[in-house]
Amino acid sequence: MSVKADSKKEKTDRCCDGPCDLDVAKIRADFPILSRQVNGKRLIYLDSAATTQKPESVIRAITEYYSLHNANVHRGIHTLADEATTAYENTRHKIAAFINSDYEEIVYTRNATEALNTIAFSYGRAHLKPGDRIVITQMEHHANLVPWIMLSKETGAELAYIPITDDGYLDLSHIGEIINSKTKIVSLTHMSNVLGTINPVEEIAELAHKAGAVIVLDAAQSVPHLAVDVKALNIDFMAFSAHKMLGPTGLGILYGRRELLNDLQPFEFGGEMIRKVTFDDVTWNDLPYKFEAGTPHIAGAYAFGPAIDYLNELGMDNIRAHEIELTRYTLNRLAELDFIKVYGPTDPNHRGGAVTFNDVNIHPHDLATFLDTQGIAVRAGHHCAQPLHRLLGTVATTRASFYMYNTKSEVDLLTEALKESRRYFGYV
Ligand code: C6P
Repeated sequence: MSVKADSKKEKTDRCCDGPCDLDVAKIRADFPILSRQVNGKRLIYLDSAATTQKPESVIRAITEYYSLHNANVHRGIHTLADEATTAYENTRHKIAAFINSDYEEIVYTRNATEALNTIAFSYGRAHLKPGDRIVITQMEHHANLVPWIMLSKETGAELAYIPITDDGYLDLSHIGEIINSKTKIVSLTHMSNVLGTINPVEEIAELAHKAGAVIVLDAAQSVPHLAVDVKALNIDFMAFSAHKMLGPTGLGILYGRRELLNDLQPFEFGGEMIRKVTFDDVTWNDLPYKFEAGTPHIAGAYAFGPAIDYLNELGMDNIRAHEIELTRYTLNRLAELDFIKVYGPTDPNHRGGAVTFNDVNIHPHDLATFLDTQGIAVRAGHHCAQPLHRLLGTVATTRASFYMYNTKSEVDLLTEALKESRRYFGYV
């Protein structure tokens, strides 16, 4: 596989005119689903923030695992068990290198949601008391909101919010009062799945640490789209999902600083996470296994390896450059449509490729249904961020979200379809 652009090739082979170094036509050929028809039209997949499509190498790996290596991990003595265990752990090494962490700091979970719940109910439950404070932001996905609401009710710790500005950034004007000496946990999204905003994590991590708090990063939308280095960001915990970065569903990652994970009680109990069990007591296994109770998603980890290889081959900086260019183009095209209101920052350098908008007349569900008839897959609804939508003054929005396989011509088709929807619903 070679998916980087050939520098000698015509620029027209590429999707963007920016500094992007990807051969998008070649990339698209690696994703079988992108050549299928939907409702008689070529599929235009603009829902990668919900889940990304999978390249051939990942799809092949799933079959390969079950055809050749299927066995349980860390339990068997036989060859298949050894092969499955080696592959499962190799992927863990790849994940660790991908985010610049140590191998023991990578815990497999079911998804980002489970990783965030584990942090809340392992770390949070053990460290919070009445009067303490948890700080989150007003732009959180429910996965980084509901666990903290529940934990705050359970422990008596108060929940405080970093507000957002009208243009979709975090409002840091009172941050010194919000992250105060009572604060024990600060948890925020790196990239909003609704506004696209990329938040200033290093700055907030510094404030959190000064206050004596730990910082948790919901990186479900950032790790797939830009280079994330946990040491450079100086964060304590992080959560993300394999399915949003070319990998299979059912596999998530919890990153935690080794000292913190060592200190933590597991959240789930059962096989594999123990060292010794008597009829009366138990001691925990080493990191990271003490957090991995029961048989894990072995096929998922097996196939996540090629997904990471694919991202590394492209280069995260190239992916980011491509998405900045595509987002810039989309914002410009949507700005031509006076019936479309776009939410979130207008500077593509400060946001990711999830572009959320509303038609002033057409309900997002009707709009998404119409777009589907044109073969265009977008998401409509509250995107698991109801409080944020209430702040935006709407119950639902439409969202187009991109990945390395999307092109400007797809954005053009979206723009034309939005115009067509006005005719279809009788507004012109
Ligand atoms: N957002 C979206 O369409 P899971 O479902 O556990 O893999 O990821 C949860 C999650 C956590 N944080 C953020 C910022 C997210 O965007 C998501 C998932 C999808 O926006 C599905 S709701």
